[in-house]
Amino acid sequence: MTHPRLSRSTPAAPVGIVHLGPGAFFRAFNAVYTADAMARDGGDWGICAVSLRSPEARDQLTPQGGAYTAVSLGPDGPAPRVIQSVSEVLVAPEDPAAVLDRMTAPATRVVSLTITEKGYCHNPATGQLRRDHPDIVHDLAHPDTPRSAPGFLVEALDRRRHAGTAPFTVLSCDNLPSNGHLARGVVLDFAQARDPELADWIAQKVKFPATMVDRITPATTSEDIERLAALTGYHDPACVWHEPFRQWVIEDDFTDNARPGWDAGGGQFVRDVSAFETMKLRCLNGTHSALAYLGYLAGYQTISESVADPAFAALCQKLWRDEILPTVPQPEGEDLTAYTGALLARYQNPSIRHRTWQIAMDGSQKLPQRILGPVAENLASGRPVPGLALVVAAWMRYVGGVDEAGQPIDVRDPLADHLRAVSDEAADPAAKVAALLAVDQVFDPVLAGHPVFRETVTRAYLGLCQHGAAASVTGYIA
Ligand code: CS2
Repeated sequence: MTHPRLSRSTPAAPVGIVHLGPGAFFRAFNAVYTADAMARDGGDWGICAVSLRSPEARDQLTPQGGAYTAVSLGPDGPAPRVIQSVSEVLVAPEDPAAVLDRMTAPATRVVSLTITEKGYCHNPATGQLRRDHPDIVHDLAHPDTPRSAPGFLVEALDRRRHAGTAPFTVLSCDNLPSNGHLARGVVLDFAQARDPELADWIAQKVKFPATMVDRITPATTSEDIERLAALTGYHDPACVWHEPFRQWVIEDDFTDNARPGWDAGGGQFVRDVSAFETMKLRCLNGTHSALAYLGYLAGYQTISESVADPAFAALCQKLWRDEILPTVPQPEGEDLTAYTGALLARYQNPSIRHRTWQIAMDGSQKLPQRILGPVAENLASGRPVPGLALVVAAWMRYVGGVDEAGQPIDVRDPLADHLRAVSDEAADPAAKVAALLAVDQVFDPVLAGHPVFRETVTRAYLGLCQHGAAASVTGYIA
């Protein structure tokens, strides 16, 4: 049976936000909060969603006038809601000039980002812009036709500076610690390489508030699209399926205070986001990565399948108690024990099919803030790190590219080829660990040289090779 295509039912709001990265997370999160804000306050906060890579989002959204369905998967079954805050979708590689025009328009007051960790073109271990990154090299040579987020931001800011237009606020919404500071750092470094005066102007004028974002949103599958058609009677390839929970904590520091009332949807505007960020990155994303690598190796397809195994649920609880919470400050208004308890319940939601393989992607970009930060702090305080070291070892097994049954793993990571080669060239398991620890885009050399860390990771890696992930998890929780 064919279903009619979903279409917009209200006029598109004038654009006030350019958003880079129009994927599932943006549609389940930023665009929903903005729809809530405009429903309460009105306002010209329509979103121009920009893909820096593929035309997929445009091909899905534009025939629907930017409207799409966000389906919340709660205990009472799926609750679909049509979201209409996206006014326009652009594909940067097809027309970079149109993107720059939108970013330069005075009506654009916020440029927000969900470009994933690798979109910042930084060295994950140090947070510095990689000037040797191919997109950065390109964008420094061709400022008018950028490819990278830093390239677009700096060119658009430069045009605004020359036109005498106030700068937009740059709002990073990626899972990185101090994401505002990190975004500012790569933008300033890029601007410095172009023109020190421009860098000074940005340093003085442009705001980069930090945010903590949270809503579990798996990639949409073709089954999701069919299920939605059966549920609502229309075809919507742009739909997203997400958990009911959402939390957005935003540093309240915007140019001219120009921002939507995201508090309408429960967003929290605060003075300092850092404790919330650390809590979420380490408690949620840290155990997500633990479940992704160990769960994948143990044969679990999804997060809910893995935590249905009591040993994997206990793995999360022990990691939180012994190795993660001791490194997490108390954010105002949060009860950390309740927070981790609620996390486990969120992971157990059987309606959310969040693949371990999806979360395992881009581990080289994720490990430093999720796992290695807490490792370093524990070691500095003399606390052992057997669980976090097991996660690092599982990541090493995973990027080796062969699973426990001898089958290939489809490793997706900007460093995948390099990591695979490093692992393959080493003669034996201990040598593989040593060689991977020497990859300085992932491991800070001081941490990589720490004898307790080296020893614990090596032991965990040997255990994984000999006994497998399931037995290693059982051994850890015993
Ligand atoms: C996940 C996150 O894919 C991943 O790495 O850990 O996308 C996670 O689902 C979100 O941060 C939840 O807010």
